[in-house]
Amino acid sequence: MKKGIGSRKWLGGVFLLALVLGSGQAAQGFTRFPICTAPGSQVAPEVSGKYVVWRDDSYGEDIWGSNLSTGAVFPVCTAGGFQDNPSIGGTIAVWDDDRGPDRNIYGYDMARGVELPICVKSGRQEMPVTDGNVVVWADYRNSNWDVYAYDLAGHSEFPVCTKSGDQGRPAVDGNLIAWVDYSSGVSQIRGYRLDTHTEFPITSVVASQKEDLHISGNNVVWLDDRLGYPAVYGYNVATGTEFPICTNPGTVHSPDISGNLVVWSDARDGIYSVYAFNLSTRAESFVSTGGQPATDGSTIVWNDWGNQFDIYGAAVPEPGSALLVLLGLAALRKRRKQPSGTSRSSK
Ligand SMILES: [Ca+2]
Ligand SMILES: [Ca+2]
Ligand SMILES: [Ca+2]
Repeated sequence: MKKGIGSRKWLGGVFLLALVLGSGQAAQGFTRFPICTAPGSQVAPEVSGKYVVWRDDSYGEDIWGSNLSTGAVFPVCTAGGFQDNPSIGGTIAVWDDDRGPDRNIYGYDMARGVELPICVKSGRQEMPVTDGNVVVWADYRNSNWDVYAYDLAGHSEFPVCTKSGDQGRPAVDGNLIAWVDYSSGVSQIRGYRLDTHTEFPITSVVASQKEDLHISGNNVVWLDDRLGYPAVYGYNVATGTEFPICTNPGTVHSPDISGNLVVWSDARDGIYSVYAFNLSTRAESFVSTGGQPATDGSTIVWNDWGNQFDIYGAAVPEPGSALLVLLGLAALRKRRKQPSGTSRSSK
C-alpha cells in the first residue's frame, strides 16, 4: 500500500534518539505541570484553551483528552482500530481513524461530549487539522493525494486542491489553508484563501522535504531540509516575506505557532528539549525537556520523550510580565556574546 504522505518521515529517527538520550534538564522560567502520567505511552499532544488531546497507546491506539480547568482526563475515542494524528481548535478535536475498512476523519466536540463523523468516504483520509471552524485533511479518494475541507457550521465538504500529483500535510487558521505540493518532485508550499477561493505559492525556496506546517493568522511555519537537516522557517502571507526561526543543526522537529509564539523541540544540547520563540521580542526561551510541543499561545504542551512518554504542559507568561522581560534581556545578552552568523535574522 502506498504510504500516506500524512506520515512523519523524520519522526522515526527522532524517536530513537529520544529513547537514547533520556531526560533530566530542569525548566527555566516556565513551570511545568503534569497533564497525563498514566501507564503506557501518551504522545502527540495538541491544546486549545482548556482542552488538551493526545494519542494514547495504553490500550491500542486511541485519543484521550484533558480539561485543564478541572484536571479531568477522559477518553475522546476508544473505538477499535487505530486513531492517530489528533488536532484541536476551539472545542473541536479531530483525528484520523481506521475503525472502518479504510482511514477516515472523525471529530469530537469536547464541550458537548459528542462524536462528529467528518469524512467517512471511500479512500484514505489522513492528517486532519482544525481551527474549530474548518477541518482540512489529505485525501486519497481520487487515487492521488488531494486536500479537502469541511465547514463545521455549514456541515458541508468542499475540495481545496484536487490537482494531479500529491498534495498533503495541510494546516488551517481563519481564512488561510496551506499544504505541501509534491507534484513537481520537490516539496512546494501552497496557500489558499477561503474568502476568495484563490491559491498562491508560499516561499519559492527549493527543499526536497517540507513538512509539519502550522498557521496562525498570517504566519505559516514549517520544517524544511534546505540546509541538509530539518530547520524551522516561517512565512508571512501579508508581507510575502520568509524568515528563519530555528536553523541550528540540533535535529529540530515539531514546530507549532500561535500568535507571536513559535515552539519546537531540538536536541542542540544532546537532549530533546522544547523551546519557545517570540516573533516580536525575538526572545528564545527554554521551556522543558521533551518533544512534540504544541501551543495555543496561552499554554504549551509536550510529550516527555525518552522518559515515561507522558503529557506535560506549562502556562505561557503574560506579555509584559517581569519574567518575559528577564527572558528577553537574557536572550539579548546571549546573542551579543555569540559570534555573527548564528541561526536567526529579523522577519
Ligand atoms: Ca483504538
Ligand atoms: Ca475513507
Ligand atoms: Ca492531487
